[in-house]
Amino acid sequence: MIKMTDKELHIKSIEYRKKILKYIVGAKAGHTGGSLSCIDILNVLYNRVMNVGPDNFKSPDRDRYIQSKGHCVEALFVVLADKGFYPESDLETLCRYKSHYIGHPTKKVAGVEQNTGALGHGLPICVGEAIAAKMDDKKHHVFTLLGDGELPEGSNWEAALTAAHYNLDNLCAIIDNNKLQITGTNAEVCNTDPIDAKFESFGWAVKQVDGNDVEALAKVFAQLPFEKGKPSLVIAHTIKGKGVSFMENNVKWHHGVPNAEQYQEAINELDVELANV
Ligand SMILES: Cc1ncc(C[n+]2csc(CCOP(=O)(O)OP(=O)(O)O)c2C)c(N)n1
Repeated sequence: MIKMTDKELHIKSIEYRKKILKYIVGAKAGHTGGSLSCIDILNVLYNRVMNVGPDNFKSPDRDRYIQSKGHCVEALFVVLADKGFYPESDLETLCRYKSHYIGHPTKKVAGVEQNTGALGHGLPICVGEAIAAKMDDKKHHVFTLLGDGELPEGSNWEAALTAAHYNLDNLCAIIDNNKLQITGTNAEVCNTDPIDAKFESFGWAVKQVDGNDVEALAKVFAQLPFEKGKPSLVIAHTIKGKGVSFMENNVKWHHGVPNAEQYQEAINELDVELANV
């Protein structure tokens, strides 16, 4: 796998943001804010950290990524297209009748490991994947991305307990900690803080990072596993709607679709950022 430099990663994140917006506008639907918040994490995983691509996707030795916050499928789909799993033009069918590119990940799309979207499933599935890897004496890593608003699902805590019990240091969970969910802040809807202390008490090794900083993310992932014999948790502090000023930290953009004027404004902002990399 070719590993991108920090500068290449930075440019890629901005390009991915532009594509996320383009295909959400085309589909007239999508989870805009949460896709923009997590895209740097996917970027670093797929372009720096993980050993997975179209050439080895059938290999049992590939790294696994399961996106538990499946509603932010637009982030995943633009990255998989960029990795060559399918032509990017496929995304012009996003959310259209008979398209496999629907509003949540499905295994009918090349490169998708698991169907997700009903929250609370990614971590339990990854625990199974990580146990299987240990039993087969495999060296690959298993990654899952959760939303912070997903944590109230009880299945996550059964999985967290089990992962520590089986010493799954080949498992890394990342929390996209953008502090918002659909209707408000996590603190208002269902407070899960302090996330670090909760996972540590379950037997995980935890690190915190700026989840919109590709260099910082790459440095954190380079330290995996954080502690031998323990599953690793990355609490990625992110901004919902990151990169588009009027979407940032605004719950309205959880699944808001920009109109033509807003879309152009967003693209202009991202182009300015691109010119300044
Ligand atoms: C089991 C289940 N319950 C409810 C939902 C509806 N739902 C979709 S997104 C969402 C909020 C998730 O918040 P978070 O994980 O923080 O997402 P982000 O802010 O990162 O987009 C909810 C409750 C769902 N998809 N699955």
